[in-house]
Amino acid sequence: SASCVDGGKRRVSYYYDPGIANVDYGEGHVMVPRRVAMTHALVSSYGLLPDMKRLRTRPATESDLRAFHGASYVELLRSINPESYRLNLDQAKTRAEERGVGRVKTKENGDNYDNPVIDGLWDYCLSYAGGSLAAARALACGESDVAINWSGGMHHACRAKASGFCYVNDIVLAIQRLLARFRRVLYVDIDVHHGDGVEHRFRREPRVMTVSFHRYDGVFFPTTGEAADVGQGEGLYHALNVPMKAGMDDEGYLNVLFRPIMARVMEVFAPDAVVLQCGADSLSGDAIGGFHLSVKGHAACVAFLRSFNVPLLLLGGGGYTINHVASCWCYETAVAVGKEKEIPDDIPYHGYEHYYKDQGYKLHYAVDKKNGRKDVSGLEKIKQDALKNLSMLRP
Ligand code: ZLV
Ligand code: CA
Ligand code: ZN
Repeated sequence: SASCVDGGKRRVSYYYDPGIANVDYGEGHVMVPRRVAMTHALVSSYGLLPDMKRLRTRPATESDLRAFHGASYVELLRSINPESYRLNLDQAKTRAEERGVGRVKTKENGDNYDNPVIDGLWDYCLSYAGGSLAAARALACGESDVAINWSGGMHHACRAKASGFCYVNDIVLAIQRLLARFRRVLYVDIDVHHGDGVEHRFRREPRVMTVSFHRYDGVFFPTTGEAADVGQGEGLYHALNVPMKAGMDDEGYLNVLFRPIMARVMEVFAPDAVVLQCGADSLSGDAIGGFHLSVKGHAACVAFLRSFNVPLLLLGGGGYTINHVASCWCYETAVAVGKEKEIPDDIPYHGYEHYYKDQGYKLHYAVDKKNGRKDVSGLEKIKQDALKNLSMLRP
């Protein structure tokens, strides 16, 4: 069975652009790209870099982005900066806000600063998109079994609109690249939010199956992703959604839902490549998520999909308690190279160690057990809904 082939080594590629340390969404914004620099510093000081091939790659190009994004949206991202936006040069304000960039007024919530006009926006987009494209190429050419880009995973961006802290959808670009080489691509999304942008792009595409596990209660962003949302036309039943209430813990998430559902997905869809968005906002103690996964629980999703020995692309995503995020993605890097049992729990000195005081300088921080899952009975129903949708996949 799948888990028998686990233990083995994999050829792993890894993308990291140090420029990410200087990307700033603004004071008070929950998205802190420096968490990727923290992850890298941890990965490096745990001695994991020699086990991977570093992807030294050019940034994406304007034409790379055009493979998914609209021309005038790409032009907007390329030309806008805080100064032109503030001075409203060339109607910069209106053009941006119509496309979700900058300060956007919404009916329900007043002003929305989710996707601010930031310094270095264009370079940031080209960097993280370039990383995911390079990672996809490493898998497509057969050079790697696993490829990692923790700065990617921006699953909400649309063809011509920014959404949920995401400007460019590197996941869509990477999957499109994988489709040139692989017949069927599976997308799995364990970010606490619904992977709406990726699902929407491929909703009619039978060669792509999208599966998102997320918090769903009618108000939690982006409010889509109910179980009845199953794809359209040729892609009917190639979208699968697993909506959950707040409070999910390892036991319910992994044993009741993730492993049984993903085992069936691997069986019926039989993908030739897997893309896993590893949003770390589903971890316990996240500033906005509301789930209660431990680092080991989150990483068990990575280990489970890795065990099928299908080319695997690992991407980042959300994650708003940045010490937890870095702990998680560092540990998942260790899982990718097969060294998770070898790295000590004590956080090594690496320049960011002071961020880990609240977790006692341990990689595996303590999860608050008593705030765990409340709706035990609801989970069986969620699983049955998912398995029923999956049973429709091959009539
Ligand atoms: O983790 O926001 O709820 C991948 C990802 O999935 C909203 N945004 C928007 C839509 C209208 N509302 C309210 C506007 C709020 C603007 C400021 C925050 C500020 C401080 C702390 C938290 C938030 C916030 N914003 C929390 N949730 C939101 C969501 C967007 C969530 C994106 C998740 C992205 C990277
Ligand atoms: Ca998700
Ligand atoms: Zn998220």
